[in-house]
Amino acid sequence: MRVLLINPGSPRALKKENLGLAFLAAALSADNHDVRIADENAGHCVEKVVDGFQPDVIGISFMTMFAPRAYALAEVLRHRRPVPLVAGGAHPTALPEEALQHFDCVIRGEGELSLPRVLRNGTLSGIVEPHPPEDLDALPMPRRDLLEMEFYANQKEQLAGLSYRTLGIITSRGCPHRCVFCANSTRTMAVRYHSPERVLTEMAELVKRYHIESIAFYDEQIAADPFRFRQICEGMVERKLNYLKWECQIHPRSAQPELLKIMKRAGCVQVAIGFESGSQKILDAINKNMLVEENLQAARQVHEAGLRLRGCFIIGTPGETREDIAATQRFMETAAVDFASLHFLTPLPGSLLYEKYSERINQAAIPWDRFTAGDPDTFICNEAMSPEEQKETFRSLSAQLAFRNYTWKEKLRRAYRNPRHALRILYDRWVHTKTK
Ligand code: B12
Repeated sequence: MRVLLINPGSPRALKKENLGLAFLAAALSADNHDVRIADENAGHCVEKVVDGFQPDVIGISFMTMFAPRAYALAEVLRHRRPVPLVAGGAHPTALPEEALQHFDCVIRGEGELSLPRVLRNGTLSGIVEPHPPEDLDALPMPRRDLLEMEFYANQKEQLAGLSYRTLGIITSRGCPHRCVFCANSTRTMAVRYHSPERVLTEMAELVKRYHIESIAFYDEQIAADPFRFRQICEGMVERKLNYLKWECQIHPRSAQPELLKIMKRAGCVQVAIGFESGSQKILDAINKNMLVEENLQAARQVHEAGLRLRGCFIIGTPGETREDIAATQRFMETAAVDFASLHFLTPLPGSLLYEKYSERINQAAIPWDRFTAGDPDTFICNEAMSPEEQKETFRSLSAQLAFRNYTWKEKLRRAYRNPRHALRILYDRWVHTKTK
C-alpha cells in the first residue's frame, strides 16, 4: 500500500526532525509498504504531495500544540482524497475520543507494531490500544532518508553559545518517574533501551551521511541505566565519535562523578537537569521525589566534572507563591546554572495535572495550539497567585534570564536579529529593577 505520513506545521514549531515518523516509516517499509513523509515543518505542501503520491492511507502525527492544524488537515484531506485517515502521537494517545471525531482510526502509543498490523488486517477504524515494542533493537533503523535532513541539520542548534550542524537520536523509550506535568504520567510505560552497539552504529551513520558536528539526545533520561550509558560514552571515545559536541538530559541522581567524567571525554559539553524548583514544597507537590539539597549536590558534581549545567525550571505549580519563585531564583544562583530554561506548568493532556484540572481546562476553552509550555494563557492551575501576577512574574523572570543566560556578544547578536524582542526584554528588566 502507499502510506503517506504527515508532520503538521505551525509558525511556533521548533525546527527539529520528527523521529517518531521516521521509525514508523521504517516499520512500514519492512512490511513492504511504499511510504512518504510530508513535513509541513520543513516547508512541504501536503496537498501537492497527496496529489502526486495518491496514497491509500494517510497518517498524521501530532502533539497537543499541533492538534488544531492536524484536525484542519484531516478535514481538507477527507475531501481531497477519501482514504482512511489515521491519527497518532502524544495528543491522540492522550485524548483518543477527541481525535476520533476527525479521524477514522486512532493508534495510541508507539506505532511500529500497531500500524503495520491494522494495515495487514484491514481494521483501520476506532481506537487501537498501545502495543509497545519490547525489543527496541528489533526495530529497523529510522528512515531519516524520508525527512529533509539537510534542512534540519542546517538549523544549526546552539550549544554553549556556538552553533553546530546538529541532528537528533533517541536511544531509549519510557521513563521510570511520574512527574505530574509529564504527558506520560497517567500511563505506565516500561523503560526500554537500544543496545550501545546499535546506538553507536546509528551515530556513525549520522556522521557519515549528514556530516554533523553535534548530536542531540532526545531521551528523557538517557542515563537511567548508568552502565549502558557508560558503554555508549566509552564506545564514542573508542570509535572517535567524541569530536561530536553534545548535551543530554539526566536525572539529578544520575549526576555521579565517574559517569560525568566519561561523558566529558565522550564530547559532552553541557548536562541538562530538570531541577524544576528551588522550593521543597513545590518539589513535593510535583512528585519529584528529590530534596533541594540533593539537587544542589548534583549541580556541584556537574561543575566539578568540568561540564556546563543547564537547569530546567517550571513556574505555575498549584500552591506556588512569590516566595517559592524567589527560592527558585536563589537556587539558580547557588547551583550556578550556566543556562536556565524556564517553562510554564502546562496541564498537558496525558498528565496527572490535566486529569486533575480537566474541568477547569474545558471551561477555559484554551485552544490546543497554546499548549506550548510557554504560553501565559495556559497558566490556570495555580490559585495561590492571580493569573496577571503569574504572567507578570514569568515575564520578569524571563527578562532576567535573557540577561543571565547569554554573553554580551550573544546578547548583541540576538538583539540585532530581533530588535523588538530585545527592547521588550530591556523594558521588562527596567520595570523589574524599579519595583525591586
Ligand atoms: C524529542 C522530543 C521533542 C523534540 C523533537 C520533537 C519532534 N519533532 O518530534 C523537541 C525538542 C523539538 C520537542 C519540543 C517540544 N516538546 Co517534545 N518531546 C520529545 C520527546 C522527549 C521524545 C519524542 C520522540 O522522539 N520519541 C521517540 C519516537 C520514536 O516516539 P514518538 O515521537 O512519540 O512517535 C511514536 C508514537 O508517538 C507514534 N506516532 C507518532 N506519530 C504517529 C502517527 C501515526 C499515524 C501513528 C499511527 C503513530 C504515531 O509512533 C511513533 C513510533 O513509535 C517526547 C517525550 C516522549 N517520551 O515521547 C516529548 C514530548 C513529545 N514533547 C512534548 C512537549 C509538550 C513539547 C513542547 C510542546 C514543550 C516543551 N517545551 O517540551 C516542545 C515544543 C515543540 C515546538 N515548539 O515545536 C510532550 C507532548 C505532550 C503533549 N500532549 O503534547 C512530550 C510527550 C513530553 C512529555 N513527556 O510531556 N520535543
